[in-house]
Amino acid sequence: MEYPFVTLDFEDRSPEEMRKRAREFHEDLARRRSVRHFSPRAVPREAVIDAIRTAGSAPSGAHKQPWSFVLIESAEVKAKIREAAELEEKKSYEERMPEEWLEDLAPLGTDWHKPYLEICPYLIAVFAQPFAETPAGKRKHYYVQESVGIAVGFLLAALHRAGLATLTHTPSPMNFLRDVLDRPKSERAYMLIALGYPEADCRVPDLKRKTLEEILSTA
Ligand code: IYR
Repeated sequence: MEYPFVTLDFEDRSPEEMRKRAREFHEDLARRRSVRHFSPRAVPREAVIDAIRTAGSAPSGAHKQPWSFVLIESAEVKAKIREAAELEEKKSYEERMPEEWLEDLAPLGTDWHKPYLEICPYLIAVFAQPFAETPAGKRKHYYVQESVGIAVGFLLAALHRAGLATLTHTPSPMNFLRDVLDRPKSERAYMLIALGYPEADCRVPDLKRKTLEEILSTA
């Protein structure tokens, strides 16, 4: 089975326009910050759905699109997720994380309490599909971590561009998400994303990013 080939939809932009667009995109994305204090204020559902469409447009190994997204809006489900996440996080912070890890997190002021999981208007649970269940049996997917990581990058950028604050949350372990959300056994919880408007007086750590010189070399 082959895909039919069609002409590429590509815009040939002038160097000036290209530089302007690249700079504007950088300036916009560079203003994204991880937010841990959300407002319960409602956000337009369609904007979130479009951001998930964007995530679904990511490239993937052999175009297997090895991801699924669960948009969580029910207060009851959010409460269940908060409860299960805090149970794991409490164990992690108090027993599982080595001293060095806790030291590295201390400047960010995180702890096992995750009230935002209930406060924010939406959570998105992202699942990875290491293989497909087909009538003929299991069919392997490729570069699953990379593919889902790219899709999540698209998702965070799309939500930011729409004007929404986000937080990536990876409670560990997070197998409970599959059970709470009734996903098939073949899926693996990859990440939980909290999103919404930040709380009115939301403060974030004054982080410095590595300079271009620190992250870029040429060859
Ligand atoms: N999952 C925990 C711990 C945590 C780990 C890292 I690495 C972070 O950058 C932030 C938090 C939590 O969500 O608190």
